[in-house]
Amino acid sequence: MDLEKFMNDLEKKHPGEVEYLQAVREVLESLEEVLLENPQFETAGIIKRIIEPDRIFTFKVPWVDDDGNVQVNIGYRIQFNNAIGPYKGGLRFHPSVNLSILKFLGFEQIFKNSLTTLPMGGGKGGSDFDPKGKSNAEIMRFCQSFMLELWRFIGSETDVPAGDIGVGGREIGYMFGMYKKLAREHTGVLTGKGVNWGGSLIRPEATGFGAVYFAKEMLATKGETFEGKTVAISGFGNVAWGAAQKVTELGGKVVTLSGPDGYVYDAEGISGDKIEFMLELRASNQDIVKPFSYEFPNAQFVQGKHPWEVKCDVALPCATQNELNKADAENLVKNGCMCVAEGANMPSTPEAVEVFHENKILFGPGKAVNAGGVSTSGLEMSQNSMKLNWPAKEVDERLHHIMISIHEQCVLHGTEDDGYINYVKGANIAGFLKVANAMMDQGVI
Ligand code: NDP
Ligand code: 2IT
Repeated sequence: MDLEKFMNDLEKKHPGEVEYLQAVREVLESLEEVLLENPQFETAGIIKRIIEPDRIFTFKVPWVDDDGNVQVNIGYRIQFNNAIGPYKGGLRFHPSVNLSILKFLGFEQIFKNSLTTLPMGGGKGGSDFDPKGKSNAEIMRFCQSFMLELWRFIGSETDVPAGDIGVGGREIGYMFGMYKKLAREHTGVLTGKGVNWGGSLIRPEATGFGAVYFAKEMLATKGETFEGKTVAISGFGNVAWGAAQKVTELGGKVVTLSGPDGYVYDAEGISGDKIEFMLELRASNQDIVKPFSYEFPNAQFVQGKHPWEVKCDVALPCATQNELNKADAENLVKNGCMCVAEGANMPSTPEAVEVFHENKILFGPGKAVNAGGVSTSGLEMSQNSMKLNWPAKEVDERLHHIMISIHEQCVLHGTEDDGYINYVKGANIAGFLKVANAMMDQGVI
């Protein structure tokens, strides 16, 4: 397959969709050998079929703000691929949301969900709605209006959305309430639900916990552990919060958090009350981390910068896509960072990933590292189907096993001749093979 020609043609079809094209290129680069070894995939048009979503819904979301003004946002749901299970993936509410971003996330989700070992296809959705500064009542009215359209397309055996940036337990609650009213059914149509109404214990912590379980396996390949390690985390949302808890529990010291306004550096370590304070920052809908340094005066706030200039052993980017560039990667390597594990989706630019690979440091891509969130969503679906709730310990153990299994799949498919584990290649190949073989079995549809 001529990758450059393929990408040129794709760009002509989808001009300007930079994030989507970036994600497709990364996967295809990894699949070169697999495609040569498996000519049946070419014959069956697997690549041409897997890179296009099955369907995309876009819809208008009108709502009334607290001042009585009418606001209009755009809503999206992308059903990308359901070869191995119902479409599954989060909803993102952020002003930057557009088709390219949701297509990149939906595409990545296919392979991520395949890696989890659970039967879930890939999907994604969201809106350009900005939760920043909105009241609870406004968020409720927006979520209700969003669901008034979305409910026709989803279902517990069809397409099961969940949270992502800007969508947490509160938003899932408002959307679930509206779905239930419209469909007259109390089913597991969304995950990330409250534990009293069908949610799973550990789902809020799962993405961050899973990321650290995965990074623990990565470190173990070098005979290392989190004990005594200095860890830089970006973001201050759901994923960053869970990761900070688990790093601390495993004996590491988290020294940074970040938001769109800059980052906080706390040499004493961000643990206990400080981690709980992240929940307040998030719930304030203010979009800033600066108040952390008012609450904990020993912490330093650095305006307008990313935390990658800080000396650390492990870096966990947990904010958003393309937040860690080539210069950041060079800084991390120069400062002796041995492991970068992506809690967010595609936070490192392709040039940054190249720097990590050239320097042979441990680098875990989002689709493997942050798969614990959707895995636990899958476990929530299992519990909903059985009408049973597992205790926290059981969910956590299953999550831990899944992360170990994803790591094993990456090692199996990503180990290079010199022993270096290319986790990008490993995750892409392992995730792809399961879906591609399922598509082969099911014919051209
Ligand atoms: P949250 O909304 O809880 O937090 C998102 C964090 O990223 C916030 O700190 C947010 O700040 C920051 N952020 C968002 N957009 C930007 C931007 N353009 N520039 C700088 N900072 C930004 O989301 P999550 O923690 O759930 O998600 C974080 C990442 O993890 C995303 O990449 C998401 O796709 C990924 N992920 C999430 C999973 C989940 O289960 N929640 C599962 C797997 C991956 P602010 O909102 O104030 O801009
Ligand atoms: O990117 C992701 O994997 C998520 N936002 C979680 C998706 C899910 O369905 O739990």
